[in-house]
Amino acid sequence: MIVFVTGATAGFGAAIARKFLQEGHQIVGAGRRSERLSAFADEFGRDWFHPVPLDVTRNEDVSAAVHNLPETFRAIDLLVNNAGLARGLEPAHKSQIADWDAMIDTNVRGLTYVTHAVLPGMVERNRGHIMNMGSIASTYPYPGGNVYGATKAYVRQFSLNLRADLAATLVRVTDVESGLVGGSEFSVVRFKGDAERAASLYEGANPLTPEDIADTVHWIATRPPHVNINTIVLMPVSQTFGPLPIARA
Ligand code: NDP
Ligand code: 8X3
Repeated sequence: MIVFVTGATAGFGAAIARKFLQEGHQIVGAGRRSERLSAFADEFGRDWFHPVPLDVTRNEDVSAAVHNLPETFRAIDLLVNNAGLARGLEPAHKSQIADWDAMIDTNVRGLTYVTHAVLPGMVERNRGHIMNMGSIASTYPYPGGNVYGATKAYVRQFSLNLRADLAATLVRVTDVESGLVGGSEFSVVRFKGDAERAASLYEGANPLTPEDIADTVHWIATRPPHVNINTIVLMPVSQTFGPLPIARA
């Protein structure tokens, strides 16, 4: 398989790239931190890992990156639209517009641009799978989740709508929605570099790991070709549901 992973420089994306490489697949790894991509290429060899330094929010760059792939990496079998971020956990009325822009630009526009560039080739080959990194935040609102959760709701509906458009093809689409996952840079990015605050979120919680996500992505991708997992939701056992809060006078 040729697997295109966005956000391969950290967290889920790096774990997904590693898992598929270990299973004998070729990876196109994208992300902005090119030195981390080069390290992957050095470790696995450039026949197996093709580094694509890329900011997914820049549509022209996305289009050029996909269309200029070397022949041996061009026929993408699996696109993992993983690049994404949360910025801030303030209530909406105290949020910064730049944070909202960053989430919309990356989680919505970036994911859409990469899909738009990759999908026609999959349809032409009548083969392929798009796996989008959604979140439980798309379904379950929480204080401070405002725009982040909304971007992931877009990911869910976009994924389902793609399925509708691809009805006459063998191209598959899955929305992967996970809950609390430790061991990535997600919370450090959300809390703008405050590593202590980020670490406290996972303390004693036994969260999911990026490797759990990589296993799940691999499992979904290796179902028989007639099986489409539309949506998958996974949480650590420690994370469940609570009563809806009521503000009393
Ligand atoms: P990380 O912060 O560890 O990794 C995010 C990745 O996205 C990095 O490789 C980063 O690379 C890349 N990225 C961010 N912005 C851009 C951009 N503009 N262009 C290209 N790449 C970009 O987070 P996670 O691994 O935890 O998160 C991965 C995905 O999973 C995200 O979509 C996130 O919303 C989702 N998710 C995370 C959960 C969690 O609890 N961790 C739970 C549910 C969903 P670089 O900075 O080098 O560009
Ligand atoms: C990340 C999970 O609960 O922090 O998508 O929004 S959560």
